[in-house]
Amino acid sequence: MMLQWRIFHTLCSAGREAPKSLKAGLLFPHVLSCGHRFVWHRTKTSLPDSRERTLIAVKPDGVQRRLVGQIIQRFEQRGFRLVGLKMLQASEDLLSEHYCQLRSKPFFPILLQYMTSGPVVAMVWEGHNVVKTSRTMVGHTNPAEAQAGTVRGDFSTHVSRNVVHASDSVEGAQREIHLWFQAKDLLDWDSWDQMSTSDVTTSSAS
Ligand code: IDP
Ligand code: MG
Repeated sequence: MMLQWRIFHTLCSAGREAPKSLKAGLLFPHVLSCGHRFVWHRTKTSLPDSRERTLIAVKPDGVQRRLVGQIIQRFEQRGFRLVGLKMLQASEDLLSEHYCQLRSKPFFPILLQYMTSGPVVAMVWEGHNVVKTSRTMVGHTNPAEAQAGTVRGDFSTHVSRNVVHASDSVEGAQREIHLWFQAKDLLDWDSWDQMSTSDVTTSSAS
């Protein structure tokens, strides 16, 4: 590791651009190939639910009010990974399935009307405890009861226009993700800040 650092330092002080692989290896030692003489051993234990996923959807009022960017920013900033995203005009059939537990509610027809009134931005977010944490971030169903600082608490006033959807359980999230996305449209990827946000990592050099 010391040798890599010296080479990097020498190249930089000579005004030369260090090879990308060396830079990457210094910043992210685990990316160095195993054939390299200096291998950074990393024992990583991801928290069991660090791959938990949830469905978040910006509802038609959120899209119309151009809140998509701010909502995405909150989830990125919190440390979650975006693994799927699409904008669509949701059909009544999809929404009827999505909200199947609410079919008997008196507000069901106006809910369908609201949710089909314009495009929706559907997203899948991943990370440690994402289902529970995102429900907290989104806030109470009724914006009048939602805490300031939550999406609904900051951007809405009435239950019939509450800007965003978030799955309410891990099982519910799996069902909803399957409804809104095909498996091929979801990406498995590792974010570079993962070890600072959700992985339990111990490292040693040899
Ligand atoms: P949630 O979105 O917080 O999970 P749910 O009870 O699952 O809340 O209700 C789904 C959606 O149905 C709410 O987000 C809201 O848009 C709508 N909704 C719930 N209750 C009412 C109501 O009393 N009047 C009109 N719409 C409602
Ligand atoms: Mg719900």
